[in-house]
Amino acid sequence: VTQYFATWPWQHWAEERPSAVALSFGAQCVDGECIGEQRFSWAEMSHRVDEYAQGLIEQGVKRDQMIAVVAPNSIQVIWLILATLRIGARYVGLNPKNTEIELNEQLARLKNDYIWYPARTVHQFTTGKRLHLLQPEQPRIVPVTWQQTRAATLTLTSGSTGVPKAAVHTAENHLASAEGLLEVMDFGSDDSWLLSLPLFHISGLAILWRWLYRGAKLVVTEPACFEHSLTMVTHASLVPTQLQRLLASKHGKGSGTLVLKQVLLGGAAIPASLTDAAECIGISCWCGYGMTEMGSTVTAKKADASGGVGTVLGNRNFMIKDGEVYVQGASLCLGYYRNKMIFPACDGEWFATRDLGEWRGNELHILGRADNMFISGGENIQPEDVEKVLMTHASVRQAFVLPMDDAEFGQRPIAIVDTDSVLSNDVIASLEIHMTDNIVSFKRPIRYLALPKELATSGIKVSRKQLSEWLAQQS
Ligand code: 4YB
Repeated sequence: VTQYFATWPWQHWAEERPSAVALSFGAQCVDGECIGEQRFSWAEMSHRVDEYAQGLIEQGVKRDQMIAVVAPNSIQVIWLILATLRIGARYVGLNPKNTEIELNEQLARLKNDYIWYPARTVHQFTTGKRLHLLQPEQPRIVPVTWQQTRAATLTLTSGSTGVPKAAVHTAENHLASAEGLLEVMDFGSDDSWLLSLPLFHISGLAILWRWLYRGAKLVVTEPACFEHSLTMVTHASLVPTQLQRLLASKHGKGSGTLVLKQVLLGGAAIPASLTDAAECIGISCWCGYGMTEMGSTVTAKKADASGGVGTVLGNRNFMIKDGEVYVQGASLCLGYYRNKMIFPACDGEWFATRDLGEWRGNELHILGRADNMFISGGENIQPEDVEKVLMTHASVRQAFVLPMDDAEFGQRPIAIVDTDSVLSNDVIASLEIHMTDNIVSFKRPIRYLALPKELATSGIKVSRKQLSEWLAQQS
């Protein structure tokens, strides 16, 4: 077992490189200009984390207790996470875009001891005592030592059906994940990673741990400043739709201002046409495949012409059995948290991802999720198969294929698409021609609907469960 740090990672860097910039935050875009950036060195950060940690202790927080945070990314959330770790407590982030009812259901299941949310929050939360970020008058030493095997974070993962599960990771799990990725992706201590994904999702948390592992710079900006902030960092993690939006924006049109060197993509199928377009303006793309339970990325590769997701990273292992992907390794979570206990995430040695995979051309290819498959007139349809073809149409940004009940066929495929322009009859006709040219008839969608805005932006991924609930309401 690797001992990654002898003390808290930020204290380690505060001793090693006290005045190096650790954090940049507060930058805002006003009339195209970026103003108000503030910075913390590792020494300042380490001091500040100790203060907030003591503030938490003064409010009653004890080791192993759980602090829920319901907020979009901000510098406050960073302080809360680090201060929570510092006192040996546990962090769980919840998506603030969920409804009050959903959030209260999630909190009731988590049985969190404390809760933090921004002052402007309108929701009323029913579980956990409210916390504040406070700096004590008299700083004292926080009496908790660094233990990398302590349960540190919980991350909710919805899967495609049912109630979200809370995957518990230790610092060791997260650092093992960071180490394996940074063996292949070049991220030096002078580089900066944009906090480009939410801290209530594993993709955002993984950014934090890569930053701590390397002692590099983390950049936190307002969501409104997102595209501009991509011009101020060397690294970012993006879901494919974010990269697509960047390429369509003025920054992506070769304005020459990007310093962005490398982008790590993941979370969903990554079209090669997208990475091609990004490489054309000098952004080097990495395609990753991962999941919450493994502390994010499991396989990755430098983008190329194929749609595969590369080979396994250090500290993980994978195998394919009966067409499904199984994974294991030091980044695998301790288990799922339920009723104040931690239950193993797998039956045996291997975690069953429920993803269908294939080893082809010396790399892993993800074919879709086992539970998305449906049968139409006796034929199997893997929705991701059809989606891939839809996405090769020039005006399609995102596509989802779902089954709709049908008296004759049992179920038939329906497409829900996000297109550049409104989904007019002309666009639909062009999509139909595209599908006739490129896919066997039983897989062709029999109807095209426009992706509703509220579903496109509620999280980092469009939820198939929400889509199918929405679809059921359409006549
Ligand atoms: C995929 C997939 C792929 C996941 N092709 N299906 O740090 C990172 O790894 C990162 C960087 C940028 C953007 C996202 C990430 C992530 O963490 C993604 C991790 C994630 O999505 N976790 S999840 O628990 O929410 O969903 C996992 C599932 O997502 C997998 O089991 C797959 O079904 C799917 N998925 N990467 C096709 N490249």
